[in-house]
Amino acid sequence: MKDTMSSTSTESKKSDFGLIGLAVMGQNLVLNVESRGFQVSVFNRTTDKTDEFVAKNPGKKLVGCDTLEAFVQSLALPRKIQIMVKAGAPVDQVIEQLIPLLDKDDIVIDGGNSLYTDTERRDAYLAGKGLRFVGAGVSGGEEGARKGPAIMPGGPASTWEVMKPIFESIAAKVDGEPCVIHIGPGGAGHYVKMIHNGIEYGDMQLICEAYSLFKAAGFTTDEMAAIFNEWNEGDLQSYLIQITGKALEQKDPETGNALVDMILDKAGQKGTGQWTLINAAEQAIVISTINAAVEARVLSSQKKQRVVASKLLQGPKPAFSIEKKALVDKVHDALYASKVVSYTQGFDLIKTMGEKKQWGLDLGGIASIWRGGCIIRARFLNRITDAYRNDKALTNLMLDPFFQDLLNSTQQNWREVVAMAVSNGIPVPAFGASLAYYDSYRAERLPANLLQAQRDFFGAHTYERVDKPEGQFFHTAWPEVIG
Ligand code: NBP
Repeated sequence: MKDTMSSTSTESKKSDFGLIGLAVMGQNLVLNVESRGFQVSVFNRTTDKTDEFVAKNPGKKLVGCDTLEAFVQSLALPRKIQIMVKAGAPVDQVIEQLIPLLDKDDIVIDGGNSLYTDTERRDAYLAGKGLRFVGAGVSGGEEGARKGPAIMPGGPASTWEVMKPIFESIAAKVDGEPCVIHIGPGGAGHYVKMIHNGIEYGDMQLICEAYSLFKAAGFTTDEMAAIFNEWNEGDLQSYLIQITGKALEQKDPETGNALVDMILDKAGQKGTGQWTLINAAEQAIVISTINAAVEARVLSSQKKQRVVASKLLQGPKPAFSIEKKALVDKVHDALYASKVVSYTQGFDLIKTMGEKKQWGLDLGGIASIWRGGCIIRARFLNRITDAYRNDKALTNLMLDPFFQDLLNSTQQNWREVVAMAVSNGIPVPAFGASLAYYDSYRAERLPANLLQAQRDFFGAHTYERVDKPEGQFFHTAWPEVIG
């Protein structure tokens, strides 16, 4: 065992917390935990990294361990061990190595981006061995891990009281409140982190669509940077708007051009957006804004095909007959309203799964911990917190009085922006999908009557009638169609 403290002090004192996996997230989390007064033991599969990390941080309350046995022995009971290794099989491998070394009621925390169903499996497996498992979503990337992330821990309620002092001290703070609550049992924490990531996809794509419209309308990159910087002072204030302004300001040292103009328009993804889509499809919940955002990344990645198609398939020549200031105001409203729809859908999915799994989720609390530390932190999350605190049974966020007023006052600009984009051939899949959701949700009558007629026609699926009680089903002997 190596440490940066005197050997007598660490021999006599067991560590408060242990962390396995000293890559970027692990290292920063350890430094965060240590900085709040806790002694932390660390272990990494490749021992050199442990040695380097401990050596790089002299004088800190760190205990570097070369073996998992020494690591486990260095921890106070009940042990609190956070795994920060690559999601997937490595987490299972570490758990298998740990199990024979642990004592009853020790707590194993997986702080990586694990799929919530894996977390549910691990939770049941460890419970069967008398151990406690916490699947904790940690958001905010490297900087969040070091300075204060948003933390979404699941797992048995008994783990919360044990983990609370550490989690609350390392989490980001907003208005003095730590950005962590116990989300719920089992996989609830990783589930909510997954939806957070899906919402992040939506937020990013909506911002990109605003940028795309400004670019087509002839704004310079500096003008666009100024718009996003200004928006960050108002009701759209958020980390993603803030970094967008800064990203647009950045110059390329090689060419002197705006750096964004030199970046290839081909987006990557790691999969949490797709996981969200699969879950939404399974639950029959509409998350069309997030869906559009994931698909926009997929289409962006088909750069070669798009270059070929751009020479073959025609569109209009963009022509904007609107004052720049007026366009900025309209796009602001389209972005704000679309964002409301995106969060409405995300929370609808969380609510549906929470009820199905009986997780007892506090939707207002979830919105409130996303106000700091994480990538989607934003001023308007206060409004979502208020909405769910005012009405715990709120069926749809758009029906909250604040959001009703907001959507009613922005919908005209929103549709003008979508219409302008369509008539200029500028793809705005997330603005458009959000508006279609809004218009569908508020439609008293949809064309599903004709759809039911079609279903009954070819498959005798039956239909209900507008003039008969709900639940009575009818079938028509439709005419035969030949050919
Ligand atoms: P990585 O996801 O890059 O994982 C690297 C770590 O995993 C190293 O410590 C490596 O040990 C260890 N590891 C691997 Br790979 N296979 C292992 C195995 N079979 N047994 C033991 N250790 C193994 O690290 P990261 O980027 O710090 O992310 C950690 C987790 O946090 C991931 O789940 C990630 O998705 C999540 N996350 C990351 C971010 C971010 O911004 N990076 C943000 C939020 C969440 P080695 O040194 O011996 O190879």
